[in-house]
Amino acid sequence: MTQELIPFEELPEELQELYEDMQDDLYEGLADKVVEGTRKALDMGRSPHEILAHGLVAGMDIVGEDFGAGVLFVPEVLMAAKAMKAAMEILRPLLTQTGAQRVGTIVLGTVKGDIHDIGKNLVGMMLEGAGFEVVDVGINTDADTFIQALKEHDAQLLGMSALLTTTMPYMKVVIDRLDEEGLRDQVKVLVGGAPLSEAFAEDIGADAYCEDASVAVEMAKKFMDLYRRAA
Ligand code: B1M
Repeated sequence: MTQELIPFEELPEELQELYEDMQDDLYEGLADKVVEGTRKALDMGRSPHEILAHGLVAGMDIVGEDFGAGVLFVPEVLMAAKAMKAAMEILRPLLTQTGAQRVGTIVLGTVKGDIHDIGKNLVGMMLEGAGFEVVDVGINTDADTFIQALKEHDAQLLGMSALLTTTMPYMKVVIDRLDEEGLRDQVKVLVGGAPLSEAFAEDIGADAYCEDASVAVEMAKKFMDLYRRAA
């Protein structure tokens, strides 16, 4: 996602068709087909970032719209999520490969009450690819777990994900705990997830709002740069 993404409409017709098929297959929860499409696009020399954006994330956006509109229900969305995860596993080695030295450590998790993890996992892969050690504390993560992992791994960065309007306020609970533990000055807090905004991030006292995985990488690098300069 750090590379320039060719807009969908500018892609050759054959590729547009392939990505549209992948979106349909994702919608139908056909994991094998989505994996097949992913491999085919890779064989055609397409980048993992393009495949993610035009095949997988675009497909999941349609699922999200129809889920919100009551056309799809949880079991169907779960099938779509499984298909997306299967394809992400094909892309994982490509996204996480890095020749770079370890640049820093980030503790990453989805906050308490929330089990959405596709976006978080994608962010984790991209950060690994950029040379970060990623301590993934999983889903439904409480403040104690975040704090413990930060201490244990001596991490400079904390990344939190929330996909529900009901769980995003928990990010503030974690930030308050960082304060209480005397850790707030030592840890930069990055937050992301579809319902968040720049204003929300500012309100809760986070250091950065990350609209997507590439912004998360950009911000994480920026903060490590600042640490280095201050050292
Ligand atoms: Co859920 N769900 N869901 N769901 N689900 C949403 C979020 C929803 C918007 C759907 C809708 O109504 N249109 C809606 C939330 C409404 C709201 O709060 N306003 C919703 C709901 C209501 C629910 C349930 C309550 C449904 C129910 O049970 N009645 C339930 C809640 C469960 C819970 O968490 N307690 C629920 C359950 C589920 C499934 C389990 C079925 C499944 C999750 C499977 C899984 O993750 N393993 C699911 C899914 C798949 C979705 C949608 C369709 C897709 C989410 C996704 O994976 N997107 C979603 C609709 C949508 O978001 N449009 C929806 C793809 C992913 C790549 O994008 O996660 O946004 P995203 O991540 C991006 C950025 O946001 C950012 O970078 C990522 C990559 O670019 N980012 C970060 C994310 N985290 C970051 C952290 C960072 C930085 C950047 O840290 C540094």
